[in-house]
Amino acid sequence: MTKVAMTKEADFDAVVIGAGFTGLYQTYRLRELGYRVLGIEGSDNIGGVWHYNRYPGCRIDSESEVYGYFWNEQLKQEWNWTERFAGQPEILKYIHRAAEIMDIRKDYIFNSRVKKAVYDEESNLWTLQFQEPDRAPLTARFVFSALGPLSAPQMPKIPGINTFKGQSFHTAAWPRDPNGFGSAKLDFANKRVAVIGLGSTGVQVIQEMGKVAGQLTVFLLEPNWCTPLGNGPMTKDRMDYIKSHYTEFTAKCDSSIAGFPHEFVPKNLFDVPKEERDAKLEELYKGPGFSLWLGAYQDVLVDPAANKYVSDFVANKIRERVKDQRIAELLIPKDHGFGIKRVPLETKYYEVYNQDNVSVVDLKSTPITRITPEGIQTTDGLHEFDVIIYATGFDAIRGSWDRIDIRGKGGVALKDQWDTNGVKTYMGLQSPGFPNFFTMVGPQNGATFCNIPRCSALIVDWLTEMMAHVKEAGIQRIEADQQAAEEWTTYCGKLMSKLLLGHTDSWFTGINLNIKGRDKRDVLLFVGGNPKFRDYCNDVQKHDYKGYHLS
Ligand code: NA7
Repeated sequence: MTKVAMTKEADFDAVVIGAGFTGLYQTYRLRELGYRVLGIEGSDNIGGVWHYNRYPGCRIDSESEVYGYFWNEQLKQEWNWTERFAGQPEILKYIHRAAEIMDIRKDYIFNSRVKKAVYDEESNLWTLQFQEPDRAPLTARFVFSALGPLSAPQMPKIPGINTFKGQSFHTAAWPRDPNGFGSAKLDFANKRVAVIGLGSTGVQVIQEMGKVAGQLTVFLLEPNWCTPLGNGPMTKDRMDYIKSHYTEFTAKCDSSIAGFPHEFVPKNLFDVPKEERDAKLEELYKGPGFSLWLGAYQDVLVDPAANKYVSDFVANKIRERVKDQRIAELLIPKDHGFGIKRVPLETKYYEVYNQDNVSVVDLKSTPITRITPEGIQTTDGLHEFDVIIYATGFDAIRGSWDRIDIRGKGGVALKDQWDTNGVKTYMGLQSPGFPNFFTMVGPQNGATFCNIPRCSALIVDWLTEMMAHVKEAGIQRIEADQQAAEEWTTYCGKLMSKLLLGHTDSWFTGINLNIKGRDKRDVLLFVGGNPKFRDYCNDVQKHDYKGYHLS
């Protein structure tokens, strides 16, 4: 191990960018370790996605009790969830309480959006520049970027989008209640409201808008397979039970693929008699959360025939629930099988289409041509609206990093490197050529295709142990090895290709037709599961951080 000479003192030993679940915890752990750490947040407050996504109906698809900071005993014992699947205001409130317990706000600067991060080889320091002209650049030895894989909102590419005279919102930039945790008070009664986008956000917003909008028009492009959420009030008995069984919940999440309390049935679908398998699918469909997606037979996301069987099962549920069979057929996905894209969870979503105040526009037969001052023009004519809601998702997984000009060794831009050679990382934590710059819950990381607060805590804990070693050994530079990154990326690609989702266009595979150049698939996910990623992390640590050059 050769030591890097320190030629210049840094303003901070470490900076953490982002004040979501991951960033707050990482800042806390580094501070507790004795690092001079600064947290940096672009917004005026903490919470990350839960601070921004305040649209009506926003809630988690994870059971409340498995979504949060498992590491904090005080929080686990004092916090009482009110719903089995908590709504956005309650989760944000939880994060605020966690921040209070960690006393973490004092370590953060707010309203400070990093626009550029430049590495200087000679001093081995990163310089961060900000969008705000009055915020002076600062230097740090280590950068922990906890930017969020679903934090770069993406508007659709439609001409005339800025000409609309009514109100329009992207769901991830929803107006806030200035004095509370939820949305601003907006009145949709007697309003003609349009929703574009049918991912998990679109589904949540549609089922709420159906209740309050004067008229709701859903613009249907490719639908997704949705299953019931199974929400309900959290009773005191249930909460008491949870509090006394957190050890078991933790163990269950830690042993499951995606960090949720669901595990695949260790049998192939067609090995089970038809009656038994149909009964199982019924049970899972009625089960909570991701029961059917992550708790069905082990080959459903792998074998096309097993997948088709489950797809047909869910298609029939849609046909049963939607009265107008023309609309039901429009709501049955034709471009992918069940679970191959992110499965939205719903509460009476399909029944919304039975309401008199709800109509649909089929974008496959009548595409949008432009947005006009009055509304949405399709090939079939103009649809006039007072409100347009864009539930069109994110520049997913890598977008938050692409939106910062990150320059590593030799002035190379991370975005250019990823655009030219495809995304390459080691463990999803670093790209070679970008020493001391950690990407957390980004491309190819074990926490990204996972219950994020649960799985990112593992990353934070692991990196913190690495930083303890760094401190003790006087290490100044950590850099991912090129070969190790090539191998990790190949490994991620192989795991992806085993699953049907690796062979389908979606944000899982890096496709976003609203973004130039994002029409080719890339390896953005580690789908090997939480236990495998944890084992890999432990092994790397045991072998002196193999794959990283420490100096
Ligand atoms: P998603 O899952 O990316 O969904 C976005 C939706 O918007 C999806 O249905 C898209 O259709 C649709 N879309 C995007 N562009 C257009 C245009 N131009 N015209 C019509 N429809 C369009 O984002 P979400 O916010 O729902 O969910 C993302 C994650 O955030 C979610 O998994 C949660 O964990 C939180 P497409 O599929 O491209 O055909």
